[in-house]
Amino acid sequence: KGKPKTFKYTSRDVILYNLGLGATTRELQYTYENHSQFQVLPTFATIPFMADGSIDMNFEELVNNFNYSMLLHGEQYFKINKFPLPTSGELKTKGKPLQVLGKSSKAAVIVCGYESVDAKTGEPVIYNEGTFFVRNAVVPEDKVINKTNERAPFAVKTFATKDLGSPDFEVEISTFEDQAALYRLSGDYNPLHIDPQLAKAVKFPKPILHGLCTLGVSVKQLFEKYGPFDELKARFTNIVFPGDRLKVKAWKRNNIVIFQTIDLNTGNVVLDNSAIKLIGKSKL
Ligand code: HDC
Repeated sequence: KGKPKTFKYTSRDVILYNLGLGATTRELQYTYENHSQFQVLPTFATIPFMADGSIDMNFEELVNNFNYSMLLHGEQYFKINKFPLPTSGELKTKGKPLQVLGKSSKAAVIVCGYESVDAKTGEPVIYNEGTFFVRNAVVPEDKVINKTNERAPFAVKTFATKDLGSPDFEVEISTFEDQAALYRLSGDYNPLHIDPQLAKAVKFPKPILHGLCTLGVSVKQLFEKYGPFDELKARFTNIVFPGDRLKVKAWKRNNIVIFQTIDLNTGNVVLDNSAIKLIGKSKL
């Protein structure tokens, strides 16, 4: 605890991650290590901080009545310090709680910041902020943490879509039934995404897709449309089942692309209040 964790990755991890987001052999830049433009999709930035599914902070100590199975990913922010991310490397990550708040709806919200540095040079590579919504957890007054001033400004911005008019870009994509089974292998082994009994025990009809997988699948489309970006923020507003069809809607405003993802099987907005910040000359 508190000790930096090391995350070592190679082209194999990159290919596995890209496949987990639905990349195919029609996109050899994502699936073949000898391709001249072999690359990792930028949302790989969310992988090192989880380092083998272990959690850096003892969430049990941060809140009362913590149950890992009741945890849902609420929001995610990251910043990539130098684009693109290398296709292999070794990173060390240190995390700290930034907010631990009780919600009236009998839940706790935990926000942690994670700094990942190059294990050899110490150079900062990625910064993440993860927000976790823990149903049934309680935050007594002496455990409240609220370091709002330490949060990344882009992470706490609101990206509403209601006054933006029609989207500048829309695309539909299918997730696949075994997608969570494949995506798990990138490091988040949470049984909620594979174990039908556990899913039922926490009131879902069947296992749900990783929030970061829904995000990665959606943002792959935006990356291919608009080009490189260095900051991303998203809120997970509803669950997705592996196999569901998604629609991504995007509104470009200068170098910010605000987006939303809708699950076409349920009609629910599943990613909202979400945006990426483009870098350099954007494609459009
Ligand atoms: O929005 C609801 C929901 O179901 N969202 C989808 C969650 C989801 O599917 N996430 C992805 C899948 S889970 C996953 O991937 C787990 C992964 O394996 C975890 C890995 C962890 C690794 C650890 C690494 C270290 C829900 C349930 C989140 C909230 O819905 P409601 O209860 O209806 O909430 P509501 O009444 O609207 O609001 C109550 C207060 O909570 C705040 N809030 C709402 N949604 C939030 C959120 N905060 C953060 N994130 C969200 N998504 C509201 O603002 C409100 O706060 P306040 O009372 O202060 O206004």
